[in-house]
Amino acid sequence: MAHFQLNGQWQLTSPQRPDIDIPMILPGDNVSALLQAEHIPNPYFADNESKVRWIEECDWHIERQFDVSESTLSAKQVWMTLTRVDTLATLFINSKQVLTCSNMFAQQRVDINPYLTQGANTIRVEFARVDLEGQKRAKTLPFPIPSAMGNNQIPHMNLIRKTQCHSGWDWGICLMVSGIYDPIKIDVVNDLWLKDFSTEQQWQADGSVIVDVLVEVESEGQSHEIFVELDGVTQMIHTEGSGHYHCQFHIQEPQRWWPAGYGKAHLYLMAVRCGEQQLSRKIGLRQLALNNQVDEHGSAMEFVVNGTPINAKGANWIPVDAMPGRECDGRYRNLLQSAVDANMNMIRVWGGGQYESETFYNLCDELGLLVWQDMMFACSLYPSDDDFLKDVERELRFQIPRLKEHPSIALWCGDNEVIGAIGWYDESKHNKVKYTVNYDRLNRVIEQVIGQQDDTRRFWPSSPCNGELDFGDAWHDDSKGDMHFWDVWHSGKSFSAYLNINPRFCSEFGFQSWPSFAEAKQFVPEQDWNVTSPTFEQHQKNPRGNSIITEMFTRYFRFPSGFEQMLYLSQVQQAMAIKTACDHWRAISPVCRGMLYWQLNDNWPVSSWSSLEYSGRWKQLHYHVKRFFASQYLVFSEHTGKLSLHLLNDAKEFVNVNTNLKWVSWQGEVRQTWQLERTVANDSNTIVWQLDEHFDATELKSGFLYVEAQVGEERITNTWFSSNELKTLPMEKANIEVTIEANQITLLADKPAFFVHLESDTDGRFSDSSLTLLANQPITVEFLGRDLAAMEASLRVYQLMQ
Ligand code: BMA
Repeated sequence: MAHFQLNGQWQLTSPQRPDIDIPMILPGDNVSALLQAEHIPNPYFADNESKVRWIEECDWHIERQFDVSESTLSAKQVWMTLTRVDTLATLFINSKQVLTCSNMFAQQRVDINPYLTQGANTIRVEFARVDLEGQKRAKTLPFPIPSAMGNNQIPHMNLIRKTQCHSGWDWGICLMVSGIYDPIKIDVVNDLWLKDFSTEQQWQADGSVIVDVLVEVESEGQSHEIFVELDGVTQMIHTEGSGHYHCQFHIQEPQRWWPAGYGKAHLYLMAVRCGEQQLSRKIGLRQLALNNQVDEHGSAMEFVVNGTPINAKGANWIPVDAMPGRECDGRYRNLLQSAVDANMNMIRVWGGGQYESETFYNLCDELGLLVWQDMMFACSLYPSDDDFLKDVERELRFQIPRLKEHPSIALWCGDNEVIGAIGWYDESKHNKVKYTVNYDRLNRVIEQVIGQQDDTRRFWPSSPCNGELDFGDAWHDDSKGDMHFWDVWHSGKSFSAYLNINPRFCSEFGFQSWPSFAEAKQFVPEQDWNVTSPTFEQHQKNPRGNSIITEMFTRYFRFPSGFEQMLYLSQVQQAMAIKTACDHWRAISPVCRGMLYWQLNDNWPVSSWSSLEYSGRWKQLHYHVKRFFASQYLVFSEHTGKLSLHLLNDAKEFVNVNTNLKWVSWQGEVRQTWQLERTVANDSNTIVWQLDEHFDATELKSGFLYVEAQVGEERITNTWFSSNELKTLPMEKANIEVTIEANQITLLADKPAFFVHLESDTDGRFSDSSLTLLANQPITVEFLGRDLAAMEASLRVYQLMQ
């Protein structure tokens, strides 16, 4: 049995563009190839997006040669496996049609032996125009199925099983890429083919676990011996022909897999061997449940892992890059490492993107990031005719078995915002019953197909959703289910609106910022360094986005003086918005058991809700996230009616926290200090301090509160202002002395300084930033990057007061 792959260099041509005949690397996409060959300008730079839109109006063909040996040709079968073929593709070998693909999320497997000849062979894939196919399908629909035209720049993409944000989103460039984004695998089968294996866990009352293994083989009758290995124990299976073979391991004292912050994400290596064939995978042993019990607030939305309720903290994930050829292990690792470094334990794979690559889920397993997995439907309505349902079923019969092996996957969710979308479009708004039934037909098939393949995880119909068969307003009902709370951004309410809701689980809420100056310099030519320049506006996809950012400035801040200051302040503002929400929702813990803000990453350089820029650079928000998502956290809250300091401990263990709380004047004088020492229980929320009755509220305004504590290696800090209208507070501009020694940067201010932020033009973040400096109290932060000289040469230190 031999394997090979058909990756590497192919040749890209287009019937509409005879001048193009260029190399294209697979896995990869056509736009990356055109850029590489200098046929197009960089679509991410300036306003070049509009200059590359002709690409979507062409068909694209790719071709390469490969050699076939005599032994391959004489093999019984030569299986070709294709995944992530984007999208309307017809594949030929030696000019004979082998297969057609029309669903980017499904798998294709075909025996190509009949098409091969000894020696040189030609493989060719023809990608057809997706926009035309969308129009064609729309005409054959029994009734109109509206698509998300506020986001998409091309209609009817909801009728095609392709990453929905390829045609643009309210943070996304419209690049109608095509290509193949996974390796093309060839298995030459003679005797036995080890196809796949799956596992199931049966937990016993004594805490031990039985791991059931099912191995799938294809072979012609002869008997074979297969060896399955787990945790130093090997089992042997005898096979007689094709089928599924079973064996079992009993692990007496399993080392459990835990989400980050709750324990180690322990993984066991499992290997299945037969002759020289081997399949292996890391598995995690854990129990997981979703608790939706009715309680005094409504009903819970609480993930329970290994019997421990989890405070889910994280963000929403979109595809790494609008040019999928640029996805690589290093970028996945960098983004997901940044998520755990900011104390996240859950990521939501959002339904407008893609079922992610194995690299993504392997990293989530390794890093202890739970995954809320949407199915790939978002913001549009979708058909429910037989052909569409069959296509979706095919995709799920590939995706669910693949994904269910990952301990990180916590939940199967039917879609993103499709229940809500019934109320957005004219056709459906006025015919709700019909479109709700249409919705439910698809949603029911999704639920059934998932249930047949994995009964160990819960199916959640949609995000947001109030619960099964509940088509209520999950944008505003905070008593049950998961919530998308957009009143602050999309409806223009003030940040204090976050304080008026007590969600059980908020799976989306967000506030935009502009990119940092360092990031902007990468894609904005200097003459366009202005927030209303054509470049800047091209890189803002939410029509009211720049107005919302600017208008919000006027509510909270003194107006910034120039481009650079505007960019900086937009990131302060974003951090303040999301911190307001998360601080409140942590202070009401355990009522709220989850907060996933919109959104973690960007797929091109753009103004957006992300906390990580396209380059991976941390925005100010991400530094705040690290603080407000920490397992132990001190938060000021007035929800009990009295200004209180809450000590949160999400960990499984008791902790002892020694806290120093100060009331400090704007000039830096410490007016009062409280020393608070407490030991608090696991999973607890304890009020450790309350403001004295006799404290004069106006007097309090002559300064701010600052709290700090050390828990093990981690320093917890928080700053409280008497008003979030920071423009009204008599802050003063501080002189900040900056000393750099190797990678250590020491900041020393003569007065309190707020949102003190370090930025450099080079790669690498800082150990802390966007922080409060007290007067004459130096803080040393570390530069976590490689190029010290470049950092030093470009380091800028911002503070709120200009
Ligand atoms: C949410 C998401 C996305 C969108 C974001 C910002 O509803 O599901 O569709 O990008 O809002 O508008």
